[in-house]
Amino acid sequence: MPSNPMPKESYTDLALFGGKPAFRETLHVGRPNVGNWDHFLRRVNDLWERRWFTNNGPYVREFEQKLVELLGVKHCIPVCNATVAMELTVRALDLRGEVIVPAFTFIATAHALQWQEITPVFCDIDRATHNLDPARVEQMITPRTTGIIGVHIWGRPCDVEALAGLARRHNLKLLFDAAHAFGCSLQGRMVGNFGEAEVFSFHATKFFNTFEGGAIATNNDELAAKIRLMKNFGFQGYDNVIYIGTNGKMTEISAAMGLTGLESLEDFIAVNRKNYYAYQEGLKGIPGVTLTRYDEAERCNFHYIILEIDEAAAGLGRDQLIAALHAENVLARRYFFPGCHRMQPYRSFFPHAGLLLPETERLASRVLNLPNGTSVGAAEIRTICDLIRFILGHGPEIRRELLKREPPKS
Ligand code: T4K
Repeated sequence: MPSNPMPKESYTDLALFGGKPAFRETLHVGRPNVGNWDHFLRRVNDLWERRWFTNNGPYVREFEQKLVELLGVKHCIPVCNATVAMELTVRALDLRGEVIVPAFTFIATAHALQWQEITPVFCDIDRATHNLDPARVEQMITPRTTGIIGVHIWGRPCDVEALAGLARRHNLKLLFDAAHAFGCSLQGRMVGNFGEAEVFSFHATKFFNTFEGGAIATNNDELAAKIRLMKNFGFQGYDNVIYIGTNGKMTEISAAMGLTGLESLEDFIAVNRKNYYAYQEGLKGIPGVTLTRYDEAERCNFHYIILEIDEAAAGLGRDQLIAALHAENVLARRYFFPGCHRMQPYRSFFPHAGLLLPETERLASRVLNLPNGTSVGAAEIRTICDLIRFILGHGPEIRRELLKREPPKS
């Protein structure tokens, strides 16, 4: 990705103030990681010849088998996306009433519940892990609670043990949104093996993708059988529908993409890991900037490059930094701003939910994601880090200029 030379000399050289952007093309959070093109084309050719495009075809079955082996789990059912996967799992587990979820997640986690008229009860997170805080979960349990959905944010597993203990004591179903955590482990056990079930996303922007796609991993045979029926309209055999269902099937071309991606999984991890440490090196010592850490003792996909910006120490707020980076064509993102509780319909349902979510609110105002994946390399990362250092190094001037642009308060 060609870039213009750094460093800029004066803050007025920043693109925000009319200077030349550091990058000629935009850098993204979520450019797809792709495997070998020839291998993918060979598979596309095969499925074209076979004229078998969907409905549990040979590539989907092969993909499923490979997922099961990789995760060491009994079942890993490929589906069309993680949102439908979550809806299916919630339904198959017969959840109702209220289900406890973090608000610091992608909106799909909450929508999968509300879509089925189950109330997502937003629970606060732990400041250090960004995941559900089990102590707070316990406080949110009511007689209407039927389940807990933990989200392994950034691929860092939740406190599974504590959540499982809570679920057991209160007779609740525990499942995990593992959209970010494909290829990650907890105490040496692959994510996919925890709770009643875990749901992966294979969306284009994820560490590993099938264009769109997802999978439901479980060690529960009965649950797996039910989900298999439900993802295919409830069909058992040609003409026999025995259960309410939907269309959650993965297509053959998605499975072909998945099989091709699996061949390169270790390469994706190696690049992500190298990039993560390049960011760590480049950002070292910048006041007010903290890079979220990963546990090297576990398997980890290193997909997300997450910064927390402490405005008081950094000299600029997260949003001002993002504005400056966007102008330089670095499309940093605010996942997960502003938190599900501040989006509709939840904002109207629970206008004061934020009062119970201080850590969520704090984090949602501080976090930003930097360009990641195999489409960025050492040179881009160095420039991005230099830019961040430069921008924050000129915090007072930039802040002053930005304030001048704000419309006068009436
Ligand atoms: N749970 C969690 C915790 C999740 O994060 C997600 C999904 C889900 C559940 C639901 O999973 P799925 O049902 O989607 O399988 C994206 C994704 O659409 C979404 O899958 C993902 N989380 C979420 C975190 O991010 P946006 O709105 O940020 O996508 P978009 O279109 O702005 O794309 C992001 C960047 O990626 C763009 O700057 C360009 C780049 N991009 C994107 C696509 C689609 C590409 O370069 N190529 C592409 O094909 O939501």
